[in-house]
Amino acid sequence: MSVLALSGGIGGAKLAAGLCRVLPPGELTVVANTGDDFEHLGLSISPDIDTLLYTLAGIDNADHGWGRREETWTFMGALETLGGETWFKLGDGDLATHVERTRRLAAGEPLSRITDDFRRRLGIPAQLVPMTDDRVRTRLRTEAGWLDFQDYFVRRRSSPVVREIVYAGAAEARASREFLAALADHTLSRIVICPSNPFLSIDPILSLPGVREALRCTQAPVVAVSPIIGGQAVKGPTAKIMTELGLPVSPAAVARRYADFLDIYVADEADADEVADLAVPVRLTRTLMLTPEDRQTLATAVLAAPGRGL
Ligand code: FO1
Repeated sequence: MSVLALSGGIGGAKLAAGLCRVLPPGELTVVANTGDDFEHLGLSISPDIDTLLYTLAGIDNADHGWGRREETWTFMGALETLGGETWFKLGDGDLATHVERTRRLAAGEPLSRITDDFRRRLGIPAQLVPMTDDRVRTRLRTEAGWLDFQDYFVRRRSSPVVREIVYAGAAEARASREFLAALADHTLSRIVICPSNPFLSIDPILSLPGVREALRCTQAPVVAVSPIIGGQAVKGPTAKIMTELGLPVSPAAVARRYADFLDIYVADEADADEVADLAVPVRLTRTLMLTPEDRQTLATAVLAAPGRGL
C-alpha cells in the first residue's frame, strides 16, 4: 500500500499531512520541490521542505502557511537594527532549521540525508525526500526581467507579469535516490500529485530527467488533485500565472498539463461542469482543506478514487 506524493509548499503540504494521517507509518514517501531553494543571509534555505516538515510535524504556522507556530522574531528585529535584509522573514525557531541545514550542507552532507534526519527528529512517520540533491532553481522571465523565485514570490509579492518559467539546472540534475527508488517500487499502490502550484511546485519535480517518463510507465495509478477551485487558486499566484501564460484558469487546464501520465483527476464539486468532458476519469469531492479532518477526508478520497481500468 506504499504511496508516493509529489508536493510543493502550502496547499500540497496539507494533503501530504492528510495522507500521513490515514496511511500506516512507513507507507508514505513525500517528494518535496526544491526549486524555491535559495541562499539568503549566508543560509541555505529550502522553503518547501520546511513547509512540509512543519506541516507533517503539526508545528506549522496555520496563518502564514509557512514557518513555525508560536514563533518569536527577536532575530529579525535585531537584524533590522543592524540594517540587514528583512524582506524574507525568518523566525527564531525557523532560523535553527536554516542554520543547522547550512552547517551540515557545508560539511558535505547531502540534502536528502539532512532532511531525513530532521523529519525523524520531528517524529514524522513518512519519508520526506528532496526531489534532487543537486541545484535546481526556478527562475521567472517577467516584465521586470529575469527574477529568482523568492525575489518574485516574496519580495515582489508575485506582482510582475510572468512570461516564462524555467528550472535552471534541472536538465543536469539527478532525481534523488529515494525518489527514484520509490518510483521503481513495485509495491507502489498510488502516486499523488498534491494540489500545489503546477508551474512553481510540480513542474520543477517533473522537469528532472526520467521523472515524467517514470510517471507514464508506472503500474501505479497516478492521481492529481486540482489546485483550482471555482476559478480561483486557494492560495498563491497559480491563477494569476495561468492568466499571464494565456491558460484558462480552470481545473481542466491543469489536468491537460498532466494528461500524458494522469489516470485519475480529483476536482472540487463546484467545478463539475469545468471537468465534465475531460478524457481522464474524474472524481468530484470537496477539495478545500480548512481543518485536519478535511485533509484526512480528501486523502481518503484520493486513495480510493477509481481510475482508468481500476
Ligand atoms: N513567504 C512570504 O510570503 N513571506 C516571507 O517572509 C516568507 C518567509 C519564509 C521563511 C521560511 C520559509 O520556509 C518560507 C517562507 N516563505 C515566506 C514562503 C516561501 O516563500 C515559499 O517559497 C512559499 O511557501 C512557496 O512555496
